[in-house]
Amino acid sequence: MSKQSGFFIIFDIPLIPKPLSSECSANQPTPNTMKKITLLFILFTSFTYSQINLGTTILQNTVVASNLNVPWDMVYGPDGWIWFTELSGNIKRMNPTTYQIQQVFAISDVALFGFSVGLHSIQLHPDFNTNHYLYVHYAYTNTTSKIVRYEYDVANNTLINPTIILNAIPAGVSHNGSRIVILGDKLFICLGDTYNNAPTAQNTATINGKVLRMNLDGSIPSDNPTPGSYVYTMGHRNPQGMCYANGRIYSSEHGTSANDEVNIIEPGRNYGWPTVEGVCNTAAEITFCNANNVKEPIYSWSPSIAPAGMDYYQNAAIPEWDNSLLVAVLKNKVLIQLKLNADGSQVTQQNIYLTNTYGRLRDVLVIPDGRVFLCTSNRDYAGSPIAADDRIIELKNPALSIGQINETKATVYPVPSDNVINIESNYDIKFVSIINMDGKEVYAAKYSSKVDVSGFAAGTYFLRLLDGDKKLVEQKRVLVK
Ligand SMILES: [Ca+2]
Ligand SMILES: [Ca+2]
Ligand SMILES: [Ca+2]
Repeated sequence: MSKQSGFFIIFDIPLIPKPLSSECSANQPTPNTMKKITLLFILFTSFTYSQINLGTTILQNTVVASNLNVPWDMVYGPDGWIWFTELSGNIKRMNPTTYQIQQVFAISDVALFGFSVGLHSIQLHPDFNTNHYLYVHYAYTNTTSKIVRYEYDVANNTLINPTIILNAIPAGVSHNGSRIVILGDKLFICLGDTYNNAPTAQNTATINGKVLRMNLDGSIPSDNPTPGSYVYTMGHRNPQGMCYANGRIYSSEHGTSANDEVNIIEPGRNYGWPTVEGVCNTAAEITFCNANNVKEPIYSWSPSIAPAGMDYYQNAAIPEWDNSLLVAVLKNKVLIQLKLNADGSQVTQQNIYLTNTYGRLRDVLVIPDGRVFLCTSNRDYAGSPIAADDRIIELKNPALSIGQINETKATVYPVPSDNVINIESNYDIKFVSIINMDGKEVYAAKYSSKVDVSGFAAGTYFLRLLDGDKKLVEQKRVLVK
């Protein structure tokens, strides 16, 4: 654990002029045009920055990568590496044990413009180890972006065979959204309103200000909410985070000077922008919300903080964070935990960490052994980088060695489950037990890869996989509908 002693000074240095001062807000008042440097605090103190005290668990923070250039999106690959993009077009991967970083590829036609527009999201195909497909989203002109599928050439550690999945997506100087979630054979991407074109979010004929759903080859699924349309949800301003858990897609979104949001993405719903900001609480909003199937956020921040990448934590390694969304925050330079209720439909508590410790945070990633990785975004248009930026930071519970941390030992699907829960595991599981939310065992049997839950009441349960001594191998949260 390292300490930094002496002066610790936090400057607020307004940039001039910075039209997107709330990350992306034209509507925000701009006191920043006053050309002055505000000295907020001078603390003559000893400042410990390398740990997070959660009460019982004390997390150790370690910078595991430096000198990056706006790492934008991190994903954990089926190959056991952390893959990430950098704004300028680099695709890299980091070994989470040795922290070795490999430059895998540099996309040559990335357009860099506006407020840090360039290469954004990345996602690996669920069968990556077999087909080696990965998907990226990036701007390739000052007005267009595209989703491209590459194939990982294992022997040469590079990418080959680019295939355009969705071309000529209108792009703006900001508000290009961009996170990708793949569920089964469907790809979801969130797109912003391209900054200067808020009405597009309510125009069903465009794909901006939307979450899109497509087949993995880029075709439109036959069961989308509107036949022949990619549009899955509408009314989004600038969604910059998206993850899947509890049978739900969660998304974070930048508001204007207020009303940043966390949403649950449901097919066919309208998320309100630009008529509705945050919840439906003005007369005009209530009228619009009632008429347009508007889904309100499950959480919002005012004034705005600029929430970006988001991931879901469910692991015994950091018990205090179990069943929480973790949110990387740009403008307020913090990591936020949003504790969820049992079925993941509501936020019950917010906790804020790492204030002004590493600067702007663009993405957060949870890996199966329970460690958490953050990446900074201090070399983007609004950042104030130190020499080592940009960085990737590892958060882990040092009380557990990596080998002891709860690895994912089984896959359970579908979520939610209807009649049957399928279990896949290479571990020697002998018994299965299911506990309800009251802690009562409602099912106990010898292991089978299929568990009949057709007689269960809808709700959340804990599925416990046990070895021959009835010791817990893994516990999974499952939903029965
Ligand atoms: Ca990510
Ligand atoms: Ca909204
Ligand atoms: Ca409102």
